[in-house]
Amino acid sequence: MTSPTPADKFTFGLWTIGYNGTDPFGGPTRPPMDIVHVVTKLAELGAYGLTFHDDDLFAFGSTAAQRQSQIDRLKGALGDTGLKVPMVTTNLFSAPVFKDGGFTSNDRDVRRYALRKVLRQIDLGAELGAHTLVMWGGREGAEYDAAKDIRAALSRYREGVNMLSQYVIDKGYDIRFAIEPKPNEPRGDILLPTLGHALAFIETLEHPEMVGLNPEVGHEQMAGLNFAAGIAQALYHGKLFHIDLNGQRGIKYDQDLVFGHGDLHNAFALVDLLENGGPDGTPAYDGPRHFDYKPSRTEDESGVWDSAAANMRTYLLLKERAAAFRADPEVQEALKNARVAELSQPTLADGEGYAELLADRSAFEDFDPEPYFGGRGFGFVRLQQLALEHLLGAR
Ligand SMILES: [Mn+2]
Repeated sequence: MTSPTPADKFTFGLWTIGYNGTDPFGGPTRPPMDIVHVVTKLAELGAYGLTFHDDDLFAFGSTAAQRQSQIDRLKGALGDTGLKVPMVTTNLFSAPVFKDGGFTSNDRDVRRYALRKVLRQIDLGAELGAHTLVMWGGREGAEYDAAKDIRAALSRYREGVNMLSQYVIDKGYDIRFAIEPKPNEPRGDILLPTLGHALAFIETLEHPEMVGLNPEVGHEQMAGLNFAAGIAQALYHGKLFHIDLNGQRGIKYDQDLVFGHGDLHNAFALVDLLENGGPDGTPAYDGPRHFDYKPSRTEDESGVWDSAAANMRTYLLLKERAAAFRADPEVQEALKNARVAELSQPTLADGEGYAELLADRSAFEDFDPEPYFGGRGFGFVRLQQLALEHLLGAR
């Protein structure tokens, strides 16, 4: 059960295993990896698919011939291995031209260039069968308050997404957009910093139904937020279009560790939600389980593949532990005692409104809050300890 197969829908960004170890303090520690080699290795490891930014596959500034040659080599490798490309994304952050952003650069010529770059990547995504275009606007932001008119920037963001949506509709592509929030890094403050900000923004669009979220574990945790709780809200809004799994240890720089190598308890809660949080304990999400991590710069190539395998194995181990947690009669009893299911019962009875509630003496006049002091507790701590024991394999 802990050996991945394509049915598990594990996908990796080309930029993840392809990360050469560069950080702000040092250059690369690994040589570049060839696309055919990457696809072959991922297929061997049991992955379902590969995702990429345009510039991951063909360097920024490539000629049309160089670009086509890389696309053809990718297509050949996909054909040989059966690996899929369910998502693509556009790099609007690495090239110096995007130093003040793409969709929201103060420079209008840069904004027009950025939109053209995304249109080209949408065409390529459609050609490869991708159904999601992720938008991570890492450079869409600012360091200095007077330097960026945030309301104008959001208007330009909206203008860009509206135009891209219209393009997808007119072309008849089966593609949806997924916004990836992040609070900061590389910009001091990034627009749409959390999934809540992004959800509110989506509702201002011309085609909100075409736009959802691609939340990343580490990005929400960099803001001190509970990722599993955020995913639950994204599901509540029907906006979990894609997901980026990785690990992060607290509020600091974006670590992009292996999934589970950060907040393991929250990773357990997340997998439990994704796999068992749907109706009658079915999965709550059926899209790709996408890893957006970075193999540490201390690793050689074998460390890269070990870490890729570790992401998938950790996910499957957590899935196994979450299933055991749900099946445990003691857990079921603790859930009952905690009255978790009671929250699904509407607060008002069928047809009841404020008048009926006001007329119900048992709700207020005759309700006795006294026994709640020192009386029956909810037993949430016991429930959490049972989760921890399943997580540790102690039950
Ligand atoms: Mn990250």
